[in-house]
Amino acid sequence: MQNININGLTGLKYAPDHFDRAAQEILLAKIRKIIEEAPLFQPAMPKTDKAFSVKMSNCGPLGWVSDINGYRYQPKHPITNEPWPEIPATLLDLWKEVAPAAPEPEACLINYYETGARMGLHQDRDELTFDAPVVSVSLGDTATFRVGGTSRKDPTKSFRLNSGDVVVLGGEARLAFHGIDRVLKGTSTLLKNGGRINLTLRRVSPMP
Ligand code: MD3
Ligand code: FE
Repeated sequence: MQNININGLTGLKYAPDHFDRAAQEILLAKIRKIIEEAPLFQPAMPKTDKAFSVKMSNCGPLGWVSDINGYRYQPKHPITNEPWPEIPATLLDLWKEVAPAAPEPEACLINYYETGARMGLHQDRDELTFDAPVVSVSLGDTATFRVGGTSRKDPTKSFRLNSGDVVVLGGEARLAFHGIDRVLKGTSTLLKNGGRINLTLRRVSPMP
């Protein structure tokens, strides 16, 4: 696990190849099962209703959704109205390993990028606490991601995230602007039809 300094912000940690190929396949099988129960949905921007290019689902007691009415965490799937499936034990174990001081994660957002999908520069600030980190796991094709500072105008740095990589965004980096510029077609054989899945574990509520 290496510390990465961006604009002097502390708290960004990177563990390349944290999950080996066998572990990625096991995790992917669990995510496929979750998506059968809680199908990917197409979020839309608040106010404009413009569709995201990324499709999403969630697992855990809470899931992040976005539609014309706003961004929020909610306990049920927006289409099926069923509770989200449980977070796989592997991911809860990862959280305990990389965020031992934080209370357990309440949401795991599943982002699915087909080739061509992207995510604009944003901050993750819909949680009610920023004390816990956000923990990200990448699966499938390599993505170029960008991280800046806590102001949108701050300079940014680009990195590649490969299948199996884990990033921990805690401390000062928790509120850094970040986004996914592109997904590099044909860079992984993990997903049969290509593309990329990103999992982000999040604590939403303040410490009990
Ligand atoms: C959090 N996802 O779902 S995760 C998101 O790869 C999101 O799908 C991206 O941004 C993805 O909100 C990036 C890795 C990441 C990188 C930098 C961050 C998460 C971060 C900086 C601050 C907080
Ligand atoms: Fe984000």
